This record gives sequence, C-alpha cells and structure tokens, in this order.
Amino acid sequence: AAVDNAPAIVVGSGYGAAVAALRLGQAGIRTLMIEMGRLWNTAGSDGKVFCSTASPDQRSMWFRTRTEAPLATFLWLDVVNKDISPYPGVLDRVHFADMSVFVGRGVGGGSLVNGCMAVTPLKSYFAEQFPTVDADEMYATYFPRANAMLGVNTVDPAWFESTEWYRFTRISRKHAQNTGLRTTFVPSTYDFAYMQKEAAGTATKSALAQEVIYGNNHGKKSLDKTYLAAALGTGNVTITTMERVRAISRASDGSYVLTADRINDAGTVVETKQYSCTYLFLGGGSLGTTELLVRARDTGTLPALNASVGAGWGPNGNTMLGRANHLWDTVGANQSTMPVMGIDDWANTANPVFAEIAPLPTGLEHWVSLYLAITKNPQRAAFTYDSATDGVKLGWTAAQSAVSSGMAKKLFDRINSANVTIYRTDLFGTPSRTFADDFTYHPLGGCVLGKATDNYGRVKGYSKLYVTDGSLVPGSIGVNPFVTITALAERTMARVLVEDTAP
Ligand code: FAE
Repeated sequence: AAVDNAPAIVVGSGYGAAVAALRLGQAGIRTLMIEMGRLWNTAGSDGKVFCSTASPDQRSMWFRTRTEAPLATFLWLDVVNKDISPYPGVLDRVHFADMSVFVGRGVGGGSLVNGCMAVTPLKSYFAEQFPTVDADEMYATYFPRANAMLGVNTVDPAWFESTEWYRFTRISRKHAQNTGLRTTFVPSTYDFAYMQKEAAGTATKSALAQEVIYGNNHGKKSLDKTYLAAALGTGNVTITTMERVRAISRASDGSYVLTADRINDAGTVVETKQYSCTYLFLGGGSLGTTELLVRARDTGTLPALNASVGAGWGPNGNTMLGRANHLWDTVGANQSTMPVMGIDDWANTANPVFAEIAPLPTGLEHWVSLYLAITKNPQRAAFTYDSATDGVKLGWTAAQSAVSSGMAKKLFDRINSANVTIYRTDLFGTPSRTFADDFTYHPLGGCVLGKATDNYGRVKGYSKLYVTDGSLVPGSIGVNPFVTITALAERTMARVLVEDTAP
C-alpha cells in the first residue's frame, strides 16, 4: 500500500485530538486526522443524522445486532434495548472481563454521545491528582481557554425553576437538601438558548426529544461544531474517516509509520494503508491510545516504551443507581436529556462523592430518580497485551468496582433514610441490582502524565510522539472529565509548539 505523508498525524478526533489538530493547523503545520468512525453529517431516510434513545436503529451502536444501553431494563423487563443491524453506529460499548466502557465513534469522539456536562474540577483536587502540573497556570490559562473554545454555558436559573423539563432535577435537589447535602449547578456544552426554544415549541426538539447517547440532531456543541470546525478552517487540517490505526513503528530516519485498516459500512477491511509523519499525536482516548502503545511496546515495534504504558487506569469511580420516589414526588413525563445539577459531597473526606442528577426520559411518569455517581475510588488497573487477539485485556475486577458502589451506597443510604425512600432494583437487568458499577462513561488513564509521558504528554523513550487525551489522567478526576482533558491538551500544545517544532 502507498505511503501517505503528512508532517503531523493525529489519531482520533475526540477532545485531545481536536485540540492538537487546531493548534497544529494554526501553527501552519499540515496535519492529517485519522478517525475510525463515520463523519456524522448526512441525514438518513427519516431526515435525521442521529436516532433517539426511544427508537434506536443501526445508527445507534458500533457494529451490534442489539443495542446495549446502560439502563437495560424497566420493571426487570427487557423493554429498553432493540434489535438493530450491524453498522458503524455512534456509540460503542467495549467489553473487558469485569468492566465495560462506553465510548463515542465518529468525527468528534465522545462529544457526539456525551451528556455535555462541562465541569472544571476543584483546584485542590486537580492539584492532588496532578502534583507535577502548575495548577495556577491551568486555572488562569488552560481551563478558561478550554471552556471558551468548547462553548460552555449555564442554564438560566429562573427557567430551570419553572420548566417541566427539569422537574426531575428539582425533586432530586429537594431530597438532597432534606438530607443536608449541597447541590450545585453544572455548566454544559448544550446550547440552553436553543433548549428554551425547544420548550417553547419554536425549534426542533433534540434534548427535549430523548436524544443524547446516540447523538443529538440539534443544540449540542459537539467538537465538529467547535474545535474541529476551527481546525478545518485553518486550511491545514484534513480528516480521514472509517480508518482504524492498528500499528505504529519508527523508520530509520526517525519518522513514524502507521498502519491503518479502512473499513466499509459492513465492518469489512477493504484496504490497509500506510502513513508516515514526523510528529505523531495520539488522541484515540484512554482505550484507543493505550491499546496502540501497549501493542507497539509488546510486539516490539516501539520497544523503548516504558512499563508505565498500560498502567494507572480507572473508571473515575462511576456507579449508576436509581431511587424510587413517593407518589406525590412526581419527576415528570417530560425530561431534558442534559443534566444540569450534581449533589456535591466531595468535601466529605470520609466518603467523597459527586453525583450527577441524571435524566430518565421515557415520556411517562415513572417516579424514578436516577444518578451517575463519581466516587473517589483509589483502585487502578492495567492493560496487558493479548497476542491471541492482538488486543488488550484490562485487569479491573468486580471487587474494585464494589469500592465505588460502597461509597455511593453510603451517600444514597443517607438520602433514602432522610426521605423515607428506597432504591430501584429493576433498572439494570436481572437478577435485581441496585448499583450498576460494571460500566463506565469515564475511562481515564493508561498512559499517565509524568509516568508513561513526561510532564507535557511527550511519550518517554521517543521524540515527537505525544499523548493528548484521557489516557493522561491518572484514573480519577472527581467530576465529568472532558473539560480537564481539553485543558491538558491545550497545555501540551502550547508547550510543544514552542519547544519541539522549531524549523
Ligand atoms: P474520545 O473523545 O473518546 O475520542 C477518541 C476518538 O478516537 C474516537 O472518536 C475513536 O473512535 C477514535 N479512535 C480510537 N482508537 C482509534 C484508532 N486506533 N484509530 C482511529 N481512531 C481511533 O477521547 N464527559 C463529560 O465531561 N461530561 C459528560 O456529560 C459526559 N457524558 C458522557 C456520556 C457518555 C454516554 C459517554 C460515553 C461519555 C461521557 N463523557 C462525559 C466522557 C467524555 O465523553 C470522555 O471523557 C471524552 O470524550 C474523552 O475524550 P478523549 O479525547 O480522551
């Protein structure tokens, strides 16, 4: 296969990748992005680019015959998931032995499927997780830069208090307050001006039409509308799609050589391509980047990678749970899919938890309060190369997940006791389960900053090779992670473009 050359290649097109591409393009460096998923810009026969959670079709999930939604059942019934035909859909669920990981697939990565919660972590906790990073500089420069570029905005408090679409949030807030707990508004990359028009009936509904984890047709400021649009606008950046980078090696002149499989809509490899570049930026996410580097080290194509590659992975302490409310505490048939509030008990040093008040939009009153809890679970696991599959295994165990659930239980037992309520046990499959701690939305780590890389994401053992994504975060950040990932990538690019690319 022919060798395509670009000065810089960026693998992936999620947060870390998009920042890298924009800043490279602005610096005048011709850059190629390689993304394994689709470009989501073409409407299907229903006139829509994405399908809703209520009626998922082939666009929903990455090569599946049945959807695998996080919330699997209702009253233990298998009514949530639907049969679909295999297709490069937008949401993937990657299964390891005791943990499965949800990730976005397509131009924009996780920004296509996520809940838009754009949270800047507590400075003291950031400093604890990243002791080698100048926190003052992060909070003065890179967090503000990331928030501005991502288009972060906040819900109008007066509208929030009055709209039926956030009744579910106000009920959960009341129950937190009854327990003496603090709640806090969380910023978002969903355009609230648009959402208010949806509610008023003057704009096509998206967040108010059960669209989120399989993509939003309107309102969501995903990366294709922010960083990636700006990157393409520099004229120096191009994106190729439906190509999965499989192998990385180094040529004798020091350039990197990538092998990529191009797939069709059936998932069949139709071509294997080779690319070469001088600068290589890895933005395939915690799973994608770590797999590439573990494979490169253990198959000997990049043998100088150190033992920290693959280590330090965690699910950000994620646990999902539901509570059953009293009949008079209705949560509303109409629910926005975009969370805007969290229960913030992070300052409770005995049991730090930040719990997002999550929607469960079914179009019917169901009296369920749903939460995605982020706990300060200190457990970590490592990826190892599996030569039988040429893939990786993840050492995370069910006992490690139980640490997250144990912490969530301590908080929600208090909330239940103060409000005389109980857990819902019918939402996460049969047999009955209270805590869904076997999946995560927040894969973090695998190539931790300062361990697998230097303090700026330069991979140890090689020059001009960088990690810019969630693999840098050491397993936990205490809040939803994409603002942190974006800000760290901004910091890396600011440094690298000054120090590493001098002509
Ligand atoms: P990511 O966005 O995952 O991008 C990686 C990209 O690389 C993807 O497009 C992959 O298809 C592509 N890729 C991977 N491997 C290869 C390869 N070998 N060759 C070519 N392409 C490849 O990485 N976070 C928040 O902060 N707030 C939220 O409200 C929130 N809600 C979420 C809801 C859901 C359902 C999910 C799944 C995640 C959510 N997250 C949320 C997490 C957030 O989306 C995630 O932390 C970031 O997307 C991670 O960014 P990265 O740049 O690390």
